[in-house]
Amino acid sequence: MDPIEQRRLLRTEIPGPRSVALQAERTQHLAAGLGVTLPVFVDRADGGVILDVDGNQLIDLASGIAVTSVGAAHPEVSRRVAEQVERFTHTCFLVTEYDGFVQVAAALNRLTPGDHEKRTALFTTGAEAVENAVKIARTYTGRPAVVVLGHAYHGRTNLTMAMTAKNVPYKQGFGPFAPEVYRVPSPYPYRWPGGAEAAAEEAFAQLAEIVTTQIGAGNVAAIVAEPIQGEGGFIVPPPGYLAKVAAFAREHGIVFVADEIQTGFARTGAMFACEHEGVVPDLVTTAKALAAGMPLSAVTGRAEIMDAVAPGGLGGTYAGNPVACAAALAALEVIESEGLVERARQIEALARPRLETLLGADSVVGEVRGRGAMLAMEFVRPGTTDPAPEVAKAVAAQCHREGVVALVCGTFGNVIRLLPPLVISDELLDDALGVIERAVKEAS
Ligand code: PLZ
Repeated sequence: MDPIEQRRLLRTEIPGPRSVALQAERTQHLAAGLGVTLPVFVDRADGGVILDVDGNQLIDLASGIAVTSVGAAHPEVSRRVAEQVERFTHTCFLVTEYDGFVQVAAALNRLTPGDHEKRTALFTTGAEAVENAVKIARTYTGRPAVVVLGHAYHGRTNLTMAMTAKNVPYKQGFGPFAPEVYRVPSPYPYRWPGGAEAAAEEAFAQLAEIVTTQIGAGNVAAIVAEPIQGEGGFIVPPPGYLAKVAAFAREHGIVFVADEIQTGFARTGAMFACEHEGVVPDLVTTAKALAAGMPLSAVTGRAEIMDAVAPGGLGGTYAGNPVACAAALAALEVIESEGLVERARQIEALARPRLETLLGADSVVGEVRGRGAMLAMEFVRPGTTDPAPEVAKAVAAQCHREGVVALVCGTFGNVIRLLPPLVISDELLDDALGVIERAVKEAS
């Protein structure tokens, strides 16, 4: 197949007539609970472009929510997936083994932070990885409680819903939730009552107090945190916070779990976001960009913790599917050989200054934040920090009409996030940023 030309091209309104027709069919057949950001049906996708069924070429600033970092059809990934599909699609690793699973585990043991002895278990979805990290931490410590942060997102299964902070749409009506999940404040610098400078220390003090006085440190199996909070609003913790939490966990025999499902694999300008602060978690959960779109997730961590669960305690029919493992081995090679960690930093260097020109005392842009190719703008009523979700919605809608796939996030729905494939060209990124700039000015 010819590569898709890497430029934005609008042939019809967005969504076009074919997408509209398919959308009508979708509405007839699909459960209403499945949402959609942009009701456009895709024909092909690669690099920084999504080609829709009406022939429009959209700029991808979503990467399928931080998944297709190497592009949605990287030739090396496609080749290795096709090769694996011809050999076999499935055996169930719990029944008979295959080497791809072992090689992915070895790669994760090598790439994740810290040079201690590690082990990995593969699963299928991000939520499943988080659930298994908790299972492992509970077995290792013999303790029940799990501590999570405000604004956290960890998934949609029963335990991970309990761990996720935001009610609508993730939790409303779905309870009762799993017990023994406790929430401490997120050190959200932009919104910290005592100011950004005080956030690390004060938020940590609150965590320590809640753990020691309300839960009892001896009852806590794990503290689970995203090193940059994703769905919650691309919240970068203030410097020092994660290190303090990791040290506190160590001191109290608590397993510190970094949920790197959204931040992992070069996205933030480091292989893992924990590296920006020199933090070495006990366990790391990964998924998304790991296998370039094939469903694969992992828990990687200290050998003594990972090995606490007896044989048979971990698994799943599809866990570490061989096709997904082949994709992961290719994607990890591409991330390293194409220098995508460095590329994420270049994307930040191109995009951040452009977004920052939109800041100002009477601007709707309250803050520009993030790291690498995980950047966001938080919208507020000018002159205040009151969330302005209607502005984020209007900016996203305008971007969509102009052929740029932009995503909204944040507890208050007032954040526009940029998650381009790391292989996006400078020209495409530049074009997309121009669209965003005009959309923000119009929405102001
Ligand atoms: N942990 C940090 O970002 C998934 C959710 C999309 P799954 N984020 C995208 C949606 O609305 O369902 C995510 C994450 C972090 C865990 C998960 C869960 O990963 O693969 O979606 O289960």
